[in-house]
Amino acid sequence: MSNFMILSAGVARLLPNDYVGFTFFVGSMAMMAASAFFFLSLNQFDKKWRTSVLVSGLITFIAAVHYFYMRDYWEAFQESPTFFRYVDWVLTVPLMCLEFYLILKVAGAKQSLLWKMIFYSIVMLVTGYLGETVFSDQAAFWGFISGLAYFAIVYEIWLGEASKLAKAAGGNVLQAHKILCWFVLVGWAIYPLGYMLGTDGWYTSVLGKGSVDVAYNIADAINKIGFGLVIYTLAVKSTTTTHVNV
Ligand SMILES: *C/C=C(C)/C=C/C=C(C)/C=C/C1=C(C)CCCC1(C)C
Repeated sequence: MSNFMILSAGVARLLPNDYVGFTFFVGSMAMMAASAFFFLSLNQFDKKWRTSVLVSGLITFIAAVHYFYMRDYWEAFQESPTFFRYVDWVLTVPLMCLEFYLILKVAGAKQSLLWKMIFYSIVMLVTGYLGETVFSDQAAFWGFISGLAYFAIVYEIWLGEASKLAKAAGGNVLQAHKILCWFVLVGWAIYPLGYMLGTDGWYTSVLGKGSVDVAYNIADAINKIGFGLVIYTLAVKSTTTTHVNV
């Protein structure tokens, strides 16, 4: 009974001016559609590319499930679903690190590179979570620590070991790596912006306050689906299709 009331109130409230709820709704549909697209395309690729495209689909699928939860949470409480948000990220960001590793394996990427990047991303997310929840009165400090870990990832892929491997791989892999690097530098930078809109710190007097969820939802759509499409394109280009028409 009470569940039904929450649900009906939520649905009724979603429509007119709830742009946050709207981006959760569109986000969940976009993530579902992208997952179907990646999963259904799997068969057309050479074996060695299937894992990468499968991971693309897993990233958007995990996000889709979290978006369904987050949408309901928002509708019920009109409050940021910060916990689900970070659970989603803690699962999907390491998978995005895995994508870098998988495409660079042709050039001999070692597992230590993967673990290093996963370590940075966990530090980035745990400190960001603390800044948004437990220690929200020191949000700027925790955001700064998180930002350092973010730059460690940026450094690794743009200038560090990962970039050297990409150069060694050359061709389609190098090209895909470069585009992914831009996603991380520009697309991922939307997240700290959203964080600053949603928390109080020295930046609040400059930026003002805004909807952290709209920023995160837009960033997720761009980055998760965009990342997947880069990998998909790489797989298409690198698969030697020998179609036999019967
Ligand atoms: C699919 C989800 C992705 C790609 C999430 C990425 C999240 C970030 C790059 C978050 C970064 C943050 C900072 C750099 C500082 C402030 C706290 C965070 C966690 C929002």
